[in-house]
Amino acid sequence: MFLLKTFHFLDSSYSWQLFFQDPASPVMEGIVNLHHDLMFFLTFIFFFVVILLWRTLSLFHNSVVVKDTQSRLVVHGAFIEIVWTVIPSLILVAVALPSFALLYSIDEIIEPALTLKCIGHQWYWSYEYSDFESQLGVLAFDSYMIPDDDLHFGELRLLETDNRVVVPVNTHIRILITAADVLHSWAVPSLGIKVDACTGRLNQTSLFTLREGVFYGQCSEICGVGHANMPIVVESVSLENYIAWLAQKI
Ligand SMILES: [Cu+2]
Repeated sequence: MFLLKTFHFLDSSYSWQLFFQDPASPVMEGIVNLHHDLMFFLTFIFFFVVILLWRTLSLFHNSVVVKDTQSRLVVHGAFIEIVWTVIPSLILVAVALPSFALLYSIDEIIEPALTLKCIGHQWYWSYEYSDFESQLGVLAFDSYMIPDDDLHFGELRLLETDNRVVVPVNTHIRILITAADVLHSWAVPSLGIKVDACTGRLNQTSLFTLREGVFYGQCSEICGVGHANMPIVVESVSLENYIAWLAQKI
């Protein structure tokens, strides 16, 4: 709890939250932007289909057809079929291009300055900073949820841990994720990360935090009775504070 007393904005969800948490990494910014782009198309398509459906039902209704001489004759139209095939294909391409660009940029690992290993256990996370070694071995620690009875004022129920993951801000970090027993998933919404932790397999992702802060996440792959009790807390701090934290840990 070394840095807990220093002031940070806490990035966690609030009650009944419907939309995204504030993004804190370029990946999450990309995800939010893509979502907004898709919503633009989605809104137009929704209203277009609803209006078309309403017109079809009203014009071709059983009681109308008898009187309606025009709609009764509409049984086939080559031109309209070409139109309703080509336009949706173009929309799909317009949606797929930015989506693929984002997907591949998420996979990109850009010269990481630091490697963080996250290991899922039933039911806690343990972390290894493989770049740093002390006489006791590699810098590693377990991160357990703080039970309700031990929470201090301002700490978030079911989200706070006894040992936070501390990372330097504006630094490319490689994250390796695995599990020791069953499937888990290391997920932090405001950082745009959700990676499965599988036994016998190392999954890799990258992290670059754009601002200092405390970012909360939870295990996102159902892993047993304690699944709700293994939160993730990532604290992004300035380089000086990060070095001070390291010096204290090693
Ligand atoms: Cu879980």
